[in-house]
Amino acid sequence: MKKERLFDPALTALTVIGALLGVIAIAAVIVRGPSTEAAEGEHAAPEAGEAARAHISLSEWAIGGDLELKPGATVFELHNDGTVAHNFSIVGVGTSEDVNSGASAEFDVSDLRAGTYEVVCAIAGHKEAGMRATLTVAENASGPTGESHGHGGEDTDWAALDQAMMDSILSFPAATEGLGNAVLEPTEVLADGTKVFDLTTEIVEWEVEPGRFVEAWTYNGIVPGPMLKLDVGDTIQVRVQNNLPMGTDIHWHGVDTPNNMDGVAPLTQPLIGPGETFTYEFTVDHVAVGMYHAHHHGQMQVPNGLFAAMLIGDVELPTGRTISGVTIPEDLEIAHEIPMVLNDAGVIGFSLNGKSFPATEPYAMKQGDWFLVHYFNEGLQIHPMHQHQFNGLVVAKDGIPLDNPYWVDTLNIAPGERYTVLAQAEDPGVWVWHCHILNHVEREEGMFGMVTALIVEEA
Ligand SMILES: [Cu+2]
Repeated sequence: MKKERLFDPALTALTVIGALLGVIAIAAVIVRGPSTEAAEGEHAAPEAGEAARAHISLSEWAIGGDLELKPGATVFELHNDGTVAHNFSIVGVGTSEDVNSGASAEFDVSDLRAGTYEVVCAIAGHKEAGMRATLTVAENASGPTGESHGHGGEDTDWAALDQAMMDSILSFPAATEGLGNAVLEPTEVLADGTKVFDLTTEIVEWEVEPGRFVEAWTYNGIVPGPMLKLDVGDTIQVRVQNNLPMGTDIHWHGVDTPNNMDGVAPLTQPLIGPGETFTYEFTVDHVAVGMYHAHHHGQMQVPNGLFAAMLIGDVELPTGRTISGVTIPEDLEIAHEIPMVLNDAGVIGFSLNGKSFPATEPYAMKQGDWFLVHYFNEGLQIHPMHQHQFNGLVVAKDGIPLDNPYWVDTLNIAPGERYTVLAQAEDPGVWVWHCHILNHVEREEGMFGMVTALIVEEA
């Protein structure tokens, strides 16, 4: 079996892609019809004794809407624009019922007093993921804006929504500073062959999408962190310098290690405090499609950027086999090996390899190229990843080769899971590739988040 696995620097040839995009019209690939949601009621200033009505939008992971209100009786009209249940809690005042995805609910506060309140989603982990905001209640506040959520009202500017979507799609691919997944080279190789790697944890400015910089928590300043590519049998030392404002540790997810290298402070090691160092050392004795990430306060540190891919050896591919009528060539050559790390929370938010569309990396290929994708879900939610046109053969789950590989066009990937998928770019064109939870890829301002494209050049 002849296999060549390369991370192709040509993938970043943005000029070529830009030229291609100029001649290939991109269809508006995901078209949402008008919402069936009814128009909301009127929002005239409340009469004396009548409760004010404020609109609040809940989603992953944000609380938006009317957050500057006047004191007095207030009915919060909650709408869940997200994909999982959320609630609305005014700290020190009360918490609404849980609101399911797509549903609405009312939360009545009979006496909202002047002051500044923290508002959060009280479902475990959701506040830490970003669902926190400030509610200001003051006599001179603007009060409810009267803007309801959802579309269908008389005032909806449909043409503007059309234009926003067209503009956002045509701005792909957009250049941003910083690129994750760079292969980490050993700092030194010891006399006994041990490969020594250095990782520094630090908070850096990271451009998630054009012009939007966030305070990312990183390994060596990039998101995802540098990729560890190892051979089976390698002994490694990873020296960690912690420059974060809090403690951390590293768990080697999907990789066998001695217990004291598992990275779970304080059970298997001391917490690596700010300014401190810790050295991990172990031998990798099996093929793995793994990832490394913080374990300590993982709900915050991981979505904020402390995650990276880790590939050990090569997953066995079903060359020469016929699966559902399709034969995989004996002499299969992998032209592109693509790590795709999914995230949906923290400061990074909905992203592929630390970037949100249109800053996601396009994949330039020649018609007929085979490509191998490793999906890694480092987020807090599931993501059904859908590749237009080209079916993919799922060849490994969590790095374990499947006895019975299977073809898919959509593959659901849960937090912590890794899937390895083999596919062939059989047809020329621009073929989008995205999460199929539609609000992970589109918003009123247009396309964003977990979308990229294959750009296949005619052979
Ligand atoms: Cu998704």
